[in-house]
Amino acid sequence: MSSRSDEPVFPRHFVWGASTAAYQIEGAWNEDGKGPGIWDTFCHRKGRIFEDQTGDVACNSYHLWEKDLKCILQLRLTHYRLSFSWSRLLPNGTTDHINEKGVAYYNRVIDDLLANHVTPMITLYHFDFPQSLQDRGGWKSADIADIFDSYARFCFQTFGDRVKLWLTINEPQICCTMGYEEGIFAPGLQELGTTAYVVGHNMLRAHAKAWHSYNTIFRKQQGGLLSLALNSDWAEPLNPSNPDDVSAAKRHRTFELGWFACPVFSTGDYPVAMRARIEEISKAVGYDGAPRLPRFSEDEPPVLGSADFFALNYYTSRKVRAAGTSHRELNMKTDLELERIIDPSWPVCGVKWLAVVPEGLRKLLKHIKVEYNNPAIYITENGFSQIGPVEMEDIQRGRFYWDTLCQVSKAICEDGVDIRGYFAWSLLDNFEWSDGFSVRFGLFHVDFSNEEFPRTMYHSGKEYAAIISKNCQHS
Ligand code: PNW
Repeated sequence: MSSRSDEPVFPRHFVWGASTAAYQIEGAWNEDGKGPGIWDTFCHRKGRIFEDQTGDVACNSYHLWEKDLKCILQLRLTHYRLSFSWSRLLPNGTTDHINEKGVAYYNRVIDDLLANHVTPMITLYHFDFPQSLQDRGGWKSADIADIFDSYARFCFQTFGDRVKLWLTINEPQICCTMGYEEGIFAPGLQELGTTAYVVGHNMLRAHAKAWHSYNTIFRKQQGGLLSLALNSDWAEPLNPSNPDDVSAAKRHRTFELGWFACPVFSTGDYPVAMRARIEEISKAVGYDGAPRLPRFSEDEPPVLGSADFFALNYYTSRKVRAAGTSHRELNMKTDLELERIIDPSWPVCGVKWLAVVPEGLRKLLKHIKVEYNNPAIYITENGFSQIGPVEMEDIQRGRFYWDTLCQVSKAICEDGVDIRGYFAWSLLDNFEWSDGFSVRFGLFHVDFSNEEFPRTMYHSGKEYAAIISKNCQHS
């Protein structure tokens, strides 16, 4: 395979997808036996979300699945990534009680996709944790790993005859930091210094247990693949000739991607530099409690090797500068001691954290190839938002998909990265967490003011469809 000039080229079986998540699109938050989740609770409290909006109805996809399917077919996607609402399937979070209507809904979605030659990729947990488990300590409590494992087994057992691509947990790094340290995401906790590491640890234990269950009980018969979706920005030093900036950028990579990727794909433990750094800062602050970064037990299924591919969510890049703190507080910011800067040459459009840097994706992909032993990679999320008045002719977002996919193609053809597929975030405009409906990531516009919730393809959706039709070689 060779690339001619600037034309992107993709391998024959390259996967073309789009992604969504249950809480962001389904609505029907308390219908047909669904149990409450932490995002229901969080959004129902005042002052948490843009204009106190909620995902109670969202895109109403629970009732309007046919409309979503039409969008998927219009784009000619080969794959669709969606998540299960854990508490729609298991209202209390445990397999003691199964909600058959929830099972029926996802069966229908999966069957309709397959009938239309679209392959589903399922995320078991995308931020919407069952409230009744949260009330018992949630991810902070060690026994959550077994509870998650039984939920996962239930899903493999129920849907695994048809679902061959699984993701256990979406973006553990975002969950831990935004949900437990910064409190911007549900459950909205601000427990500084240790909780995020404990939560991340239990997520890794839960993931590894589920992978081993799949591997020993289901793989032979079902033949699917399983991983977890890791988010990472691309980080480089602000001043590459300043060694402090160089190590700050390394630290950023270690704490964001390395935190979860190193145990699973590299050593079976957290990065050495992460452990050392946390110990150093703990000492400097005068902390003498239990180690803040937990240790993996030899009596549990190993995390090393507990993934069949590398699932990457990429949105943006940062320049990183070393920034000293006074070492008085015990929190992740102190552990990191850095400042994240958006290069003035990078366009920032839509949501304010998202600087558009397609070449950062190529660099990150190459980094993953080198650092994590050349894994097969699926880009499970990537996208670009709009805010303010709706722009159906979103030329800039259309160009974004071309630019990004050119970088992906170069990563494949020139850097030899083993990239198997690309999923745009998102199929539809949807409930963008703390930003509510003010931030739109869809390839399709959704008119939330019309009770039919009509979906209309943006110009960017047409551009993505054009890239797919030009490059997709599936029969
Ligand atoms: C991801 N940040 O989350 C999620 O997987 C999606 O559900 C979400 O809609 C998408 O990215 C777009 O935001 C993120 O603040 C949420 O840096 C926040 C951030 C990054 C990713």
